[in-house]
Amino acid sequence: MKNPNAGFNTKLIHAGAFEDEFGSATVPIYQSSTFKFKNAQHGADCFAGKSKGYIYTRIGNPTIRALEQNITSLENGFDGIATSSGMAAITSVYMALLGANSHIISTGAVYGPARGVLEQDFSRFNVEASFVDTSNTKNILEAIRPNTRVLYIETPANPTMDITDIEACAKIAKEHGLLLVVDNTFSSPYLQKPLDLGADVVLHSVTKFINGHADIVGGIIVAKDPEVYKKIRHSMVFMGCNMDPTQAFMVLRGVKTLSIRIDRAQENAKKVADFLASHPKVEWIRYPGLKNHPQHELAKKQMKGFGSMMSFGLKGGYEAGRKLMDHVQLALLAVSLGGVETLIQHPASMTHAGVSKENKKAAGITDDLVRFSVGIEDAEDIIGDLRQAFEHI
Ligand code: LCS
Repeated sequence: MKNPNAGFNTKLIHAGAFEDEFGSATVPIYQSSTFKFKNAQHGADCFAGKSKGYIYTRIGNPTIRALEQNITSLENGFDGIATSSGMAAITSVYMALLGANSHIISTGAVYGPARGVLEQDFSRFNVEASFVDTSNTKNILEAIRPNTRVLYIETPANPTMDITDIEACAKIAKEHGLLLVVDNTFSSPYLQKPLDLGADVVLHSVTKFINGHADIVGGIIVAKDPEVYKKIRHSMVFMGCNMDPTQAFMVLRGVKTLSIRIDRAQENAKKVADFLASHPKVEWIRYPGLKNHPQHELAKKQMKGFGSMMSFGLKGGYEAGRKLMDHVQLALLAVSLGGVETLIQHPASMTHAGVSKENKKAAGITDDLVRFSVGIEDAEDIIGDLRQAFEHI
């Protein structure tokens, strides 16, 4: 893209795209595991980093590169690294930025496996992890140890919808020599730009909003600093967490409509949240766009919109929630989120089933919590579906 000052929507469509000899309108799928060198010297120069050229798809590939450059431009970073899944992005970042005997502070309600891999796997290398309610920055300050290296936040958090102040965290990270990593999956760069707010690294499960069509799994990392970028790139390549070219093509197609999908989904979400907030069978609802959300003002400040994710509990607790999930007809009873279709799921027994009962309780993931990802169908149909399901409770 020639204009470096192009707007966000223009970048969605054009950033990272390159011209090929046929004038292809889309970035082609370079479904090749390896790339021919011009001669022996060129091969040696590519490996030595003296010559440009693709070598092997685990290390780099034109289709994947286009996606990395596209998302980097959306996040205003230095460079990006696409990965096979969101978890591959998370583990590549952990591997690159944590060392033996180091310590990480993370959001208590972080996506279950992002916690589990620290507790069950990285702990074997004496990596310590503290999970705290990062929406109160006092908890972060209290958790800092001499060996703390990384402050990792997920905001809004999955599934509690707690919001953490990115700018305040960046200030703490700077003062204490930590790297601030933000999982931006729930917002996407359309609604929130962590690097602009002072974060060092931003990552996504592109499975969700960025791809948006529930047809691939993938991840991406964008770093602000070249040295941090190099470290993470190294970990990704050496652990073999790369994305596949076809996956990258799908994401490049999906991301083009990111802003119009999110505009529509969050317009629907506001209507759904208002419906749930006034429904007599609903005990509580957490949606950043509602004034009763504890960090509504912070959400207004650091996000461009409130998104389309929400959680709620019913008066009859888990049993009532289960009946609701068993009777919806339009919403899919399925994990994942951020797609064009409306999804409903129960984190305590599904996405966060691997988190212990005490840790779930401490993180605010109660048994009655039902998570709702609002899609881009007609709002009246989504609400109508909930209304008929409520009649079974
Ligand atoms: N970060 C967040 C905030 C997530 O919600 C997920 C997946 C991941 C990272 C991991 O990404 P993946 O490897 O799945 O691409 N969250 C899921 C969820 O809430 N339901 O199913 C998956």
